[in-house]
Amino acid sequence: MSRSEELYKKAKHIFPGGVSSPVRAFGAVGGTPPFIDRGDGARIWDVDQNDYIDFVLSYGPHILGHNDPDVLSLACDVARKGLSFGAPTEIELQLGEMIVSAFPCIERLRFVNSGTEATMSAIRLARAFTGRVKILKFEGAYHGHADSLLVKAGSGGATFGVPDSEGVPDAIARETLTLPYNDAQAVRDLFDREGDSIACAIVEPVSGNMGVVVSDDEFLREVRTQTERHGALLIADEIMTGFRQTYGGVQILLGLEPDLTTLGKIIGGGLPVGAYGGTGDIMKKIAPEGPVYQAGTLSGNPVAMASGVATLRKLKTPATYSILEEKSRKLADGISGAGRAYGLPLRINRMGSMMTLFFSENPVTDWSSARKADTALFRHFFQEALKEGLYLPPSQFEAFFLSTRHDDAIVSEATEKFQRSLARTRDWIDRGRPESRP
Ligand code: KE4
Repeated sequence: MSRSEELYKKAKHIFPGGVSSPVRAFGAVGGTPPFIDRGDGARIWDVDQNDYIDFVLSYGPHILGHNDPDVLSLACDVARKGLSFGAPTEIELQLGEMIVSAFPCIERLRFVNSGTEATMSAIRLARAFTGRVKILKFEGAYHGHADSLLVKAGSGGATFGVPDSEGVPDAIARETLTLPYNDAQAVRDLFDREGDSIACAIVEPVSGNMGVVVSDDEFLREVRTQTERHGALLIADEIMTGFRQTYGGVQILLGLEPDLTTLGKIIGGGLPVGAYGGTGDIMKKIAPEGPVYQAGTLSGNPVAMASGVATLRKLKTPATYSILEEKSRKLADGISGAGRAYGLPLRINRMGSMMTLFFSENPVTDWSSARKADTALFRHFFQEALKEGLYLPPSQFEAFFLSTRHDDAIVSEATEKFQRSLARTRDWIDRGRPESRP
């Protein structure tokens, strides 16, 4: 029995699924999740000292790779002065100022401890600012696990939501409307019908949580136009895309001007941080200035702020994003070439250094097309890739990421590993897709 298997056996006694977040349990791909011992640059090692090229990067934060010396150095310097005070600190102000200067649509912001807290707070703020209750989200998007957001579309033509998790009251779910992503006409129709009762629309400008699905221009423009026309706020959830594609939000590349933006992941450089921010007139509603309460013991804690400051400082280095783009394109091209060579139904959706390999005959442009992907084929491929030493997110419906430490040598090595994994996946298909044991 490997050390990971030993540890997982114990972990399942005390943690549901043996994990601290469901996707980590490898439920969609089978097998024992490796327990990770350490990371360095683009690689991680598990407790059995197997090494992997890491494309999960903690689900996005590690755009500089693991163990970045500058991030570690500043975080340790600040930690030595005290881990947390429950009081304002200069480093917190520094990170706040860096974010404000990177986002034209963020005049003021509030730090929290996770993306979930950021979106939950932004929705409460939008409801208070507009005096309305209903919110709009899009199928396949994930904005964290606040009750209002664990909601799926009601059946038939019903526009009200139904819970997407036990424990979410119907009364809360029915206030969440859900539409297909990338469907501009559906947005127009909904706002024509009930736009004046909608407090906000929350959208991932580039979706990463049904796998990567890039929004189309008309859709994003329509969400902005309709929210503006009907007095609803637009919340851009950039928890995954913030500082991923550019120094700031992907909203800048897409020409989107939201009222509120939520952030997380990269702005904490791997430590727990979230943030929500927007125009001054909206943010002044937040306590203690205004009547919208939101608080947090460890919000703005100095060590996480330091990790964020050091990360953003480094991301400002010129050419960072063009190098990330070039490496990501090179890897995507190598993988696509192998997919074609082996006659696999493989499509890559990519935005900068975040991408998803969909095993799908058809283009993936929304949740209904994403869910048609061959998840059994992904499952087998995932296990082949893991054996090759590629650490990918264990779900067809997740994004994977590159870091600035995924240099030419790593990309070449990874390309060969992807090619061998795809070749063995093709062989598995040719053998009649026998039951594969991870
Ligand atoms: P957290 O509460 O996990 O910090 O953030 C929630 C969240 C909000 N918005 C977007 C666009 C997100 O991608 C996330 C979190 N993403 C998932 C990965 N799909 C985190 C991984 C996990 O849940 O373990």
